[in-house]
Amino acid sequence: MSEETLGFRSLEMPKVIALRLSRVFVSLGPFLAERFHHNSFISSAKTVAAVAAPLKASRQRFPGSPPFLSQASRSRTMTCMNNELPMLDDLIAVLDRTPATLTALLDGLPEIWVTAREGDGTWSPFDVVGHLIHGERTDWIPRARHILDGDPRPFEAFDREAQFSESRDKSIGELLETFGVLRRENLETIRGFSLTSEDLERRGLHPELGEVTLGQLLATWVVHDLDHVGQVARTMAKVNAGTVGPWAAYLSILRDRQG
Ligand code: NI
Repeated sequence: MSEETLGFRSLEMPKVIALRLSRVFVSLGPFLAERFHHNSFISSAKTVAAVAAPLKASRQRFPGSPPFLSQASRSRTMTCMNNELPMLDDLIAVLDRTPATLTALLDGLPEIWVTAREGDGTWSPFDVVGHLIHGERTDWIPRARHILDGDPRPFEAFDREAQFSESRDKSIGELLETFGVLRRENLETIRGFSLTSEDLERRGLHPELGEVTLGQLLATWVVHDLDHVGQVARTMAKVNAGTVGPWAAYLSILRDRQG
């Protein structure tokens, strides 16, 4: 990955912060529409694009920096913490521990927690782990390869309900183990790509969202993990929604994302 990436260091702080924020939103913009699939909520990709457009314009005023920096580049930014950019190693650090996080949270728990749902049409923690497994098999790495191959065709559509058949007759322990194995293999694959900053700017065609970059795909992989970890915690919290009495007023997790 190129180290000739730190031209933004000379910018004064407010611009750097604005640039950093704009990158985060631009990176995530095309995928924000997709996040709502967890709750059977159909969002408008157009709305997301409208929000992202001015941010993208702001980014274009400061060209020259890729969305990710190498470890070596990062060490040169440490004197000014606020202008650090997300980098591949940072993303992998989160992706690497998601299986262990979910295993610690779910493995061996009584059924009531594992099969709980927030409401009709929402997913239990068991469903979520099955969905993450399907993503490891059919989404992140196949789409990364698709982009790196320069394939102009749209990505194959992601099946958002595959887990309902694929997880049938399996235990949560089996699913967590499978997720851990697949994630480890996929991170080895990503490391094996030896991605450059130019690679991260390469584009593919999402079947619903249109043009996206490899960097956006990888950033989305991380946010998608965290989104579902949050969903699992929220769903478990709601098992006790009716039993906390007046403390419900202090527990915002019980009001978030009604199912
Ligand atoms: Ni999802």
